[in-house]
Amino acid sequence: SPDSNDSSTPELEKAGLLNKTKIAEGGRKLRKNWNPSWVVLVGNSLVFFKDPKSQTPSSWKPGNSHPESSVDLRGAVVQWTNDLSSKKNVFKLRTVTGNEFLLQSETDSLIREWFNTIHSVIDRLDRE
Ligand code: I3S
Repeated sequence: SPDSNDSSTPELEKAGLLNKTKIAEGGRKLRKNWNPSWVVLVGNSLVFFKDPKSQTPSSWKPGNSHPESSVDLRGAVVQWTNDLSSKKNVFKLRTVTGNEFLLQSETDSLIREWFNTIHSVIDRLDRE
């Protein structure tokens, strides 16, 4: 359709299930609470939804599922970390507002793809 690449309807770049915990809010450290999260990268934002597997089939419809939270990637930083968790395959995402998240997957290739994709979005925004 003519509108499919309209700049007002950003393309969905990636979606999938990752383990997530928020570790800081506005620079203030938070108690870790790991949970599976359905993560969607769309435009300049990373959007977090509840794990669709923990929902009833009827409650998992893109139209009626509201995000738990979303992160503006402009000015954000991603960094692999071995120090902030005993889990493997963990990277930290820090936003300009001082919110910090850890994202993790048991699958090496999957978490690497997420890191690389988010990193390239951040780089693209840095160059704008
Ligand atoms: O950095 P921490 O305190 O070792 O993180 C662990 C805690 O969040 C723990 O919860 P409790 O404080 O309720 O026990 C979690 O169960 C662990 O998963 C956290 O450590 P890892 O290494 O998994 O990020």
